[in-house]
Amino acid sequence: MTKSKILLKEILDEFSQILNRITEQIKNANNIAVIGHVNPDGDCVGSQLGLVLALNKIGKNAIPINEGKFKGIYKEYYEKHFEKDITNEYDLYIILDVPNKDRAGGFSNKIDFQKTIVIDHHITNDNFGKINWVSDKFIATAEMVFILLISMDFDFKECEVSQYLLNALLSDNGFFQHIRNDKYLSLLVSYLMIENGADSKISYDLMFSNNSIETEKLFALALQRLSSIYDGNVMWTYLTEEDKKKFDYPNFESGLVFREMMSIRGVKVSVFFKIDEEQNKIDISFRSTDDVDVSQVAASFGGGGHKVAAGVSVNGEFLDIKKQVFEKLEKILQKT
Ligand SMILES: [Mn+2]
Repeated sequence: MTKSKILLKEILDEFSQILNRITEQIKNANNIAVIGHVNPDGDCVGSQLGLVLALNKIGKNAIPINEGKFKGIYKEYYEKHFEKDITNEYDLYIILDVPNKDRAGGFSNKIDFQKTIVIDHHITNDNFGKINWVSDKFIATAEMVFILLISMDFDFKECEVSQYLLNALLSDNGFFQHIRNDKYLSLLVSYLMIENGADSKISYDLMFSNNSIETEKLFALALQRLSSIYDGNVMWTYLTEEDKKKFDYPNFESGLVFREMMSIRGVKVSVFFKIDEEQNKIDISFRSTDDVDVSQVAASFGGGGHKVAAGVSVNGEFLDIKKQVFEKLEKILQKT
């Protein structure tokens, strides 16, 4: 047996009980709703569509349901496949990448929770399903969906299932930047997806070769305004609603700007302000290196997120808010 086959067998053995229970439920169901979280990300929508395609291929009537809002490439390429509400009764509800009932969306009261399977890699998951497969061994829910399909002997040939799942996996593992020694399964699973027909170049182009000229112009503007404080430990910049109107691009994504800011030598924290003067509103997003916890800063303004990626929306005057943010950051940096 090759090393990859041995590792795969180890995973299938480790999770055999839960995988059998899930497979049993799928076998006995005909109409299946596949649900994801509100404001879906790449892992969510890719896992949903990958699983739906696979279930359809084995003769089930599976429907992807997500309330939205869809943004960027997911709006462009994925949204059209989704229903936004639960309008039928289903034999089974498979809920992917959703840590608690509320995150499923406004329609969660229409879900029969006696008929639910929750599959998720967030360790904070409430285990709100009838059957719950929750494991933080995985960086993406898509990895778990793929393992489930392998355990069901799904035939990946001549379908887009492994491509959707690879797109999803790479979006959550940040094209391998989040691999850690306790989260190496992502490597194995992506290898297996590619072996089953997925192409990482397609995933890359979907994510990184999809910018419009308006995006690039706004991106350039944000970079031009880049400033550095605290000996280069903190980079920050901003865009206003006016800027977005001028370039006719209301849905500017901050990912591009963060990638550049975090690439600067010595940077520990990046801050991106989106200023809406008319509404007196400022969206603040943070990224940081592993040793700085920016979720604390976001939380102090009532926001939240992860240790290295967090955000908050506040009301107030920009100069005043900026001063408060920088004071909080200075305190956190002094501790590192
Ligand atoms: Mn995820």
